[in-house]
Amino acid sequence: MTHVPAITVLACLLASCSATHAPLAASDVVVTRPVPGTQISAAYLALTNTSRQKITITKVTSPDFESAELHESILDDGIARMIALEELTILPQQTVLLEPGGLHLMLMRPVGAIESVTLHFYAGEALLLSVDTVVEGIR
Ligand SMILES: [Cu+2]
Repeated sequence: MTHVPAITVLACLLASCSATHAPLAASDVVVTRPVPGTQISAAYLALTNTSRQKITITKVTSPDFESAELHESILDDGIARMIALEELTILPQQTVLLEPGGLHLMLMRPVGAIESVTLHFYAGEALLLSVDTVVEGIR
């Protein structure tokens, strides 16, 4: 499947507003419109591990979608397809890009109109990072 062109959005990093130093930082957050005829959006962003220890993201949720999955687009015998990842490990000081054609977040079945989207990144039950994104032009 193809992803529709991304809509640039404003991202506010809730975690970085707190007094404690967030180990995980997000930037360049983009959430696409749902693919026409589907209830599927994709989220792209850069995730940076600012700590000295590796971080493993095991779960991503959004109150604005019934389901969120970490995906990777791969070429399988010349055929593009996506696989769901159980987890995503980011090494200390490493930035991982979630971008079209590579790693991405697949957001499925929006709950109501998605004008703003919140993403929660977890390691086990520990909330690592929350990202608020305003999606313009979606009614
Ligand atoms: Cu996908």
